[in-house]
Amino acid sequence: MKDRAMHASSSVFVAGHRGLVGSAICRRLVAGGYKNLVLRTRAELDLTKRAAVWEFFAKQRPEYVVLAAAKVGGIHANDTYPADFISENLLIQSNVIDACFEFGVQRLLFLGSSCIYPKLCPQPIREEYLLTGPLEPTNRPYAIAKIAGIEQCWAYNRQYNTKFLAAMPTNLYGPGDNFDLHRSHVLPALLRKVATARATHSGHVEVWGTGTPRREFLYSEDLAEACVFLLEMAQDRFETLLDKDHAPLVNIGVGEDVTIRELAELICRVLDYQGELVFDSTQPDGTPRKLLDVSRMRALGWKPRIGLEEGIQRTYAAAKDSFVSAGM
Ligand code: GFB
Repeated sequence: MKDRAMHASSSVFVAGHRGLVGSAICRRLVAGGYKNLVLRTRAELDLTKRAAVWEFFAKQRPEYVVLAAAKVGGIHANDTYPADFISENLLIQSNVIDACFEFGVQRLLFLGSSCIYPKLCPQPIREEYLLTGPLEPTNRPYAIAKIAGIEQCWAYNRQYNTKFLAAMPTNLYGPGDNFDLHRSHVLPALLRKVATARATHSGHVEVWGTGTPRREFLYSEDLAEACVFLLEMAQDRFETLLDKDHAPLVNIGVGEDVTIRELAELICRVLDYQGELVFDSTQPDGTPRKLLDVSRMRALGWKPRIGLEEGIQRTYAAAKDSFVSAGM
């Protein structure tokens, strides 16, 4: 199979183009002059249905695929709907990855998450720590589905010389995030809670867990830039990421983390809210820390541009109208 870097007229299928990650990648591709994006909503193409995926690939023949479609959610959603998280993700991945092989896709970028690494990993987490210890129970079903996807990419690369790469971003946030308090991740949840407390003159905001876990946050537009960087990378450099003795895996993060308490305090400062933080330790903390080692991406020449405070300001600016229209 001839591999080449993506160019303006390449056909690119972004699976999950309405989500936080997929929508940011589409904006980035459009800004970069890409004219041949192939997009389907869930109503138009159900990725859990193999026959539909096959028919789509046979007709559209995309040259590049970004697999950003997934069942995702925060700690509560992962813990509450474990069957949905493993089953839906396994179906989507296995249909799309198999189709990428079957229909000769030039490059596949498969997106996962830093929760694939063991719960008590040495920090910062290097790519080779995959499968070196037990996983965090609250997201084990999701993590195992994503690990299966990485393994599938690796297996195809070894057996058929495909160019399938798995990108593992740290915790993400940005415009278009999910602000539903039962399903969302911590950053959009706290943004909404603090905005609501300020608007309703409440004197406190509830924060789940002890506030001591540490998390690393990457702005979605930075992740999108990293993904396009990988897809545009010259063939010989891209292939350095596909060494057959190691999982085809690259961490994407910022290289710094904060405690949940520090995150909550920062959000209060950005929104100019002076109330009290109340920690609900009956809620799970999840993994104590998951700071990615980002030296692989740094060595390739990519680093993020948006700091946490600026990213929070931008995310809030994009979301506040929806808070207002929801009566908050
Ligand atoms: O972002 P989050 O839901 O997911 O929670 P994980 C991170 C931390 O923030 C946990 C605390 O310690 C939560 O207890 N937290 C505090 C809150 N207040 C809140 C709140 O109001 N809402 C939420 N959601 N959390 C997910 C995984 O883990 O990370 C996924 O479950 C995925 O599989 C994702 O990997 C990136 O970082 O703990």
